[in-house]
Amino acid sequence: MKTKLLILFGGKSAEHKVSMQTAKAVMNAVDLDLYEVHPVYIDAQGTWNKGKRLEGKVEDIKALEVHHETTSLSPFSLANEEESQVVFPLLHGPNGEDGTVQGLLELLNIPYVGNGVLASAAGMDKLAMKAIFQQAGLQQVKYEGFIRKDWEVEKPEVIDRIERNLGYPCFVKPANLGSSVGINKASDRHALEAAIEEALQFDRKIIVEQGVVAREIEIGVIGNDETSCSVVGEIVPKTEFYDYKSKYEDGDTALIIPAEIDSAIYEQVKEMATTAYKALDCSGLARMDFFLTKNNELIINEVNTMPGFTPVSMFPLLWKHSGVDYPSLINRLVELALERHEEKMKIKYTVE
Ligand code: G1L
Repeated sequence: MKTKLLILFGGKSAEHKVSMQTAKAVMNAVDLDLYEVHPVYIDAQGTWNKGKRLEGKVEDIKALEVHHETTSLSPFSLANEEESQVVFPLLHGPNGEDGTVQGLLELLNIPYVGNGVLASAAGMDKLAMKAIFQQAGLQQVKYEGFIRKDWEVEKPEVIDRIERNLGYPCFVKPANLGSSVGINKASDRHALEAAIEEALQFDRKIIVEQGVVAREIEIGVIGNDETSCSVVGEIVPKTEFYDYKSKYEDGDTALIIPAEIDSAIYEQVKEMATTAYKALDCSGLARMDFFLTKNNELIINEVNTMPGFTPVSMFPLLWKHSGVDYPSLINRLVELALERHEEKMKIKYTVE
């Protein structure tokens, strides 16, 4: 019997369309001789709609936007199926990659592709992520974090702390957002205050990072308890720093794969990426992003537990250059999902 692959996509986030395009690419790459593919479209209202079983290629993402055409299902009814199934969650941001959908799938005891609750939640919260990296002894940029309440009651102290510990320029970001909305560079106190006010519209938790002049390099990691690293890639932004628009709409960046770096640096990237992967208890996959300074200092920037995943996104391209093509990558991730689920089934929850 074929394993059922339930592909979850759409969702309430700003990246609804990216999710749709990714779902189309994944569906068109899945080996239908191995898997039975069932699309589950989450519309802009958050309703889950189960589409018809995939028979061939998807030509247009419009065809994936089923609205109650078949059944609008409760997320919980996913568990009513008897057959072997795996969920492939292609969702971004809050309620997608922050561990909430992963928690639902844990409760339902359904195997799913990608990171579990802890890694997803920690990867989504830049302050939690950085605290874990710090504990693991990983080199990072200097940063400061605070919540809206701190800003309301002790604004001068917050500004003072940022100016004393970080200085200018610095980058102000909402702590809990996957994309680049609400991010601004500040070069003086006036700009800092404005940037913080803006970021607070997107989150109650804010992170301010010291500006660094460095190359941006990225690596892909896959695996559960045993991991493999891809080759390293470099992102060369064409604008000063890429904002939401240039990152997602203009394609204003060049990807260089493999990055031109010394082999000693490559070894160090792999080591740091693996340490970070384990520290966050990642499973399935993650893309780890680094800064490489002029003095060859390597600094971990962030983890992406649900990296861009179309065939022309960095993560699949890194693997392609490492000898794993897109369909094989998808197969491997499904295998890893099943493996993790098996592993979990071995755990005893009671003692006789
Ligand atoms: F399931 C995987 F493989 F873990 C997975 C899930 C989601 C990989 C990559 C993504 N990425 C996305 O869903 C997205 C970045 C396209 C968000 Cl819309």
